[in-house]
Amino acid sequence: MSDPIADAAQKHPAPEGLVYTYGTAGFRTKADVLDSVLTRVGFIAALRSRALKGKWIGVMITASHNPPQDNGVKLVEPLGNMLQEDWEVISTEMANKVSPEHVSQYYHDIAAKFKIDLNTPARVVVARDTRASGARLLGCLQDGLAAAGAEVKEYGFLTTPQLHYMVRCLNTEGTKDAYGTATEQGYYEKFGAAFKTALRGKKPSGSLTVDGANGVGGPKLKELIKYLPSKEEGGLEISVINDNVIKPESLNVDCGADYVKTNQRAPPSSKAGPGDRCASLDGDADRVVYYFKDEQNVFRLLDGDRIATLVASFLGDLVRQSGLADSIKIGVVQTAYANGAATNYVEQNLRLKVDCTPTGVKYLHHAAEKLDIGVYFEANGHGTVIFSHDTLDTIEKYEPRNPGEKEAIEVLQACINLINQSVGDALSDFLLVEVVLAHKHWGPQEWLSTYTDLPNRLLKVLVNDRTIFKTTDAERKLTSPEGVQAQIDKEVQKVRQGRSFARASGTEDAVRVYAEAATKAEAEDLARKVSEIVKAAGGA
Ligand code: G16
Repeated sequence: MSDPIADAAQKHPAPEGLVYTYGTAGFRTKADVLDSVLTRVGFIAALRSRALKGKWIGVMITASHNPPQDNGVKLVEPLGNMLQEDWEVISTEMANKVSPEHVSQYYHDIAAKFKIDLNTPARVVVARDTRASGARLLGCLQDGLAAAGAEVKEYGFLTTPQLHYMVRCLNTEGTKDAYGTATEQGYYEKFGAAFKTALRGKKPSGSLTVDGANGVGGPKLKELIKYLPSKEEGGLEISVINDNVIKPESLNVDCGADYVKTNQRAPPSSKAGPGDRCASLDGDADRVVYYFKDEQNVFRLLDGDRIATLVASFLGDLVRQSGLADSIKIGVVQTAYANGAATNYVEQNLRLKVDCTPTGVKYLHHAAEKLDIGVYFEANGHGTVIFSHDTLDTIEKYEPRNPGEKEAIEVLQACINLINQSVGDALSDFLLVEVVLAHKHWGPQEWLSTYTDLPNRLLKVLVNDRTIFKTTDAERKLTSPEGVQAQIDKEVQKVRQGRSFARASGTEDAVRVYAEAATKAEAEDLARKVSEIVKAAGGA
């Protein structure tokens, strides 16, 4: 008897001796060893959809900030959230089945274990970024989905957050939680209209230059611009640079959010003058960081911490001005990478609660879900704001007592529509930043002046086996290899306001080292010393 699952697995055999892991952002590695993984992800997506009675599941082919030769794939839950953790484990196991018979056996075992009726419809939404390997990998995925009998909606090229948006729209269509129209045009219309309403006649000052990392974000932003109010209509002048998707080998190279954040410098292609506001997206447009050159021509970074503090303070003002301060509490979620000065500012000046989670949007998202309004951003620019059901209900039902409250609540409602609540979205995030700056009549210098970052340094150490580096306390302390944390602590104590940690990357074969201290020299020195400790413990 024919077995389509085994046949598809046979068509895309798994390379011998490789171990795949569904990590921080799905499967991510060199593109040329991913064919078998994509086919198996097709099987899993179909099973997951059937387990949820035919809800739409998303599959995004991307490796986001990674270099052009990498690629990856991740699965998206019906409301646009990251894949549930037990299904990450199932995905990992499936990806590591080698023989076609074992793949098919595992597929049927999972169906039996979760009482999944294989005759239930399976619905899967698929998109990809602009990597050269994307077309081939899409073919491998299609073979998996076809073998599993899934109904497939293909969107071609999308940013990762657009795919999350489509999934949420499709699953909420016609319900009271309807999120929008599941088309690209629907996305642009929704966010474009919310931007206009949220500005409420306030005019953004100057213009904004956006670096598209030579990825999918560039062309999608150019589309979005068509739906935003023009400069003449009181809107924002946006120019897009680094939007060369015809040359996929230029993706994330000397440009993009990861380059800017890690190197703390503007892309070499930048022609921005002092005071010019700039932003960089990453390869799939789920991260954004801002920067500018000050009057002394010094590069100034406004990263995810800055976006979080700006947005939290603005939403706090709106909640107070609406008269809702007693019923709605705002909290901020960060990771260990948050600058110590940002954490202090949120706690001491904004007087808001801060939670710290391990790296990975799913952890921040879960923590933020416990808050009335949860503002979560990684320092690398990945994040969003989520509003609890009760909070949305309170805002919806509230009867403003005067025109001031009415205006504040209307702006708050527009911000809710402007924020992509399914996942961090660079396009929606930068529009939100622009709204806040316009309302505050701020340029980047005023934004920067809210607090002073502690000098910091981020380094990447290539290691033989990153899995030996295990952490605790939201990744702030190493528990393995033994003795390494004690050596790091010793170095930290030698510098003023020192803080440093080392953790294995979930997306690259490396250990990342972060250090901050009272001065630039001390931060650089601390980062170098900790990197040496890591190298000695497992360097490649
Ligand atoms: C992914 C994750 C982020 C994480 C980043 C770096 O981002 O979604 O949460 O901060 O990788 O992770 P790591 O330090 O573990 O390599 P992206 O934008 O690459 O999808």
